[in-house]
Amino acid sequence: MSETQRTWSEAESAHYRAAGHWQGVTFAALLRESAAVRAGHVALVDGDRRWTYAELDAEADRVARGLRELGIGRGDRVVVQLPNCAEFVLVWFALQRVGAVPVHAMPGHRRLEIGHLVRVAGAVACVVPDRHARFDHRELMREVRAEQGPGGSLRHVVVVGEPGTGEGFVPFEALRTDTSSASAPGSGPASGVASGEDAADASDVALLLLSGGTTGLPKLIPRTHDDYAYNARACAEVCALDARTVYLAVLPLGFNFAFACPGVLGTLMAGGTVVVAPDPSPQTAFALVEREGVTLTSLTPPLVPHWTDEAASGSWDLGSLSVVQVGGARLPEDHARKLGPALGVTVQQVFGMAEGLINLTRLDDPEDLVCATQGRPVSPDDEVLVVDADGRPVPDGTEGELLTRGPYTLRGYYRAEEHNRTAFTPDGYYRSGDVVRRLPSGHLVVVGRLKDQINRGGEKVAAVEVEEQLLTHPAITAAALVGVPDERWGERSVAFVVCTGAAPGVRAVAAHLKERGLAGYKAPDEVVRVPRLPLTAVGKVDKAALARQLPRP
Ligand code: J2J
Repeated sequence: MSETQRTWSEAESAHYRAAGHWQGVTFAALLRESAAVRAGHVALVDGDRRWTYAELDAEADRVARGLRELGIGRGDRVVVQLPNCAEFVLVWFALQRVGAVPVHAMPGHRRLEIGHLVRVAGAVACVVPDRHARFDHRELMREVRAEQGPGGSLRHVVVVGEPGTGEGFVPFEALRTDTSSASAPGSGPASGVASGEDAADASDVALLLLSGGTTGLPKLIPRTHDDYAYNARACAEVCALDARTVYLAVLPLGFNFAFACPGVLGTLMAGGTVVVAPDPSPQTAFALVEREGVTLTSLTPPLVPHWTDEAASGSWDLGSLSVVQVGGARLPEDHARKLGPALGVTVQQVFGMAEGLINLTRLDDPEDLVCATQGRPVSPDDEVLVVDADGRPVPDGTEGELLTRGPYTLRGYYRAEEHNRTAFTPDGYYRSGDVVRRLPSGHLVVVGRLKDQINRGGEKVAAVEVEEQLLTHPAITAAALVGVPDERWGERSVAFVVCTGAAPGVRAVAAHLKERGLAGYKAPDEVVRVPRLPLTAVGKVDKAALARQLPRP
């Protein structure tokens, strides 16, 4: 990554180090240290497979050796698109061992998104499952490769499961097999230690996360070892994690929430156990809670009523579960109030963002704060401003846009200099686009959004991205995607379209967007034909006026 990446000033960096936030340790070294301290303790569970810390560490070395043999090394970007399975964690730490940079894709992403990620990141490899949710990811990768052409950066496709045929396709199993070179001089475990821990510096970018996006296609968020480890550690401290913690990963592992807030990384850094759930249904999750003694998990709001209902059936012993985090979208207060008693747990609201800032309600907050606010920042050095339309701070209790900077909030998106000029203030605050109210206690209440994004139960959809694709439909001449309140999802998306000839129905539109290569979750829930799109005084599409045209729920 030779180009300039906006980052913290020398003075800020010095302060974050002196405060102990940034500890100068890479993720490769963190795993090595944990393995030395608690070798025999179970670190990772996926179905019947389990790895102790020593085994996870050794496995990361083995896979790292396989990656090195493919020529993957320091600074190389690798798109990881895996569903919830142990291989996500194994390959993630192996990439850290060689100093490569995982790019977290979502399982639902398709040709447009993956192609974009590979191009922007200049990725040398992708890691995918063979099939997932009745979709063949090898086929997707063949298309992405074909689009890349011979001059593209992509050299390898690592497949978890059946590799199938394709140039450069490598089975994940082959990476973890000790080949002849394993016994060659200088390539035993000892060399893994040396090259592993020297492979990156703690101030290097350790991973690239995806932004929810407000512009055409998702932006990439660089997170360093120092800042991301602090993110996970600060959350783990607020959640009082320790070696007895058993974290159930229900949400996609690629999602910042499940991975590091405190999630997988926070749990492993505290010496606990991570259990991977293959799907987010309460039946799957509760069976794992019983079997593994799960203590902590995290959910998005649409899952909450299902979990509450299933718990009420009385058929599960959820005695081990002590904290359930909910975040990613606004949790209705009523759902928050029911969840705790139904599961016999402490509820924690989480208002976070892949860009950085994480707000948590505290485990000992009074019920009213837990149920009616989205928490307060985890770090004493998180700086939060709530500002009016002119950028002037407003008093507590007044609504305004949340701006933030701090020890784990990005200062610039990756390779997006033009966007960076407007996404940040001149003094480095990230403009979140969220409208909040701050209480005197520092707790934030999320009341709305300035950004043109739809938050469908935690899944973010950038309106512009979908509108651009809608316009490729032969019958659609103008389109606006609008979020409207929805009982189940919090918000659903409605596409208002101007058409020549017959308007396509919602299914036809979904099929068209799928054909274009857009992730399925971005397809509109509803399509409404309008004669024209109303405009505001300054000539922008008046989305509020469009939303008012719909019948009230
Ligand atoms: C309202 N809106 C919320 C909440 C996020 C933890 C938790 C969530 C995310 C996440 C995350 C919200 N109430 N409780 O990365 O580590 C909306 C805001 C925010 C955007 C960020 C984590 N929690 N949001 O959701 O990067 O609009 O991260 O700016 O996907 O989700 O989205 P994302």
